[in-house]
Amino acid sequence: MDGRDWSKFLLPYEQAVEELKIKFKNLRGEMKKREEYSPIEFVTGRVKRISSVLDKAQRLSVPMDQLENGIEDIAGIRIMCQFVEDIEKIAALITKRQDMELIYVKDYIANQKESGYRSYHMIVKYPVQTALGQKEVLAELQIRTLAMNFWATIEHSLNYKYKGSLPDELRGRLKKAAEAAFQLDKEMSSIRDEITEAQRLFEDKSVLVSKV
Ligand code: 0O2
Repeated sequence: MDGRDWSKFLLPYEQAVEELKIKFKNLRGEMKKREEYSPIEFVTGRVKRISSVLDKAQRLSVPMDQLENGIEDIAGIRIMCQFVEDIEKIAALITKRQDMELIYVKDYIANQKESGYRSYHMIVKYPVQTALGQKEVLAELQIRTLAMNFWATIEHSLNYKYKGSLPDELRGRLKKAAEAAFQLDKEMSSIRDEITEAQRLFEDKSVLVSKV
């Protein structure tokens, strides 16, 4: 494939990411209005760069004509939430949706990665309507708490800096930080009711002020 074909290859993934971002942001807004609390704090998304797709294909020995099925995270969505309990609520909502089909789950919360990484991944099949007709693409939905996201973002940039070979000392400190993030999630869960009540009061007050 030449350069032009690569950008065409990514088109349905770009469309999927744009659509899924809007859908999950809308879900957040709707739940805030209906229930005064949304398990979704914020949503981001990205399409994997072609160079990363090719690197991953090489690492996993995926043949070039099998990229669409073999690389499951070309389209990636991240859903951040405040509490660990929110993750299962979001997962249940996703499982019930009619506009995407759950293929499988990678639960790195129950099974933390060796690095210390925690997150709940759902691989879904999502149909996009293109100029050439419907095309189903795979997308990876990563659902994580703010603490998990903080840790993963920092570890990801350090890994990038050290090209995947972190010095042992740093690796150890990251593991300790992962444990601290885990404890933070636990602590926040234990005072969850207090926090959500405070946020509700705070938001009600902001609405009153903005109406004056
Ligand atoms: P980017 O920049 O986020 O796109 P593998 O890639 O071999 O670890 P697998 O089975 O291919 O695992 O996919 P998996 O486990 O679903 O992981 C894919 C994505 O999860 C990664 O994408 C990261 O976003 C995230 N992830 C997985 N493990 C770690 C980790 O140890 N640390 C951090 N920070 N993130 C992780 P990419 O392709 O790495 O990069």
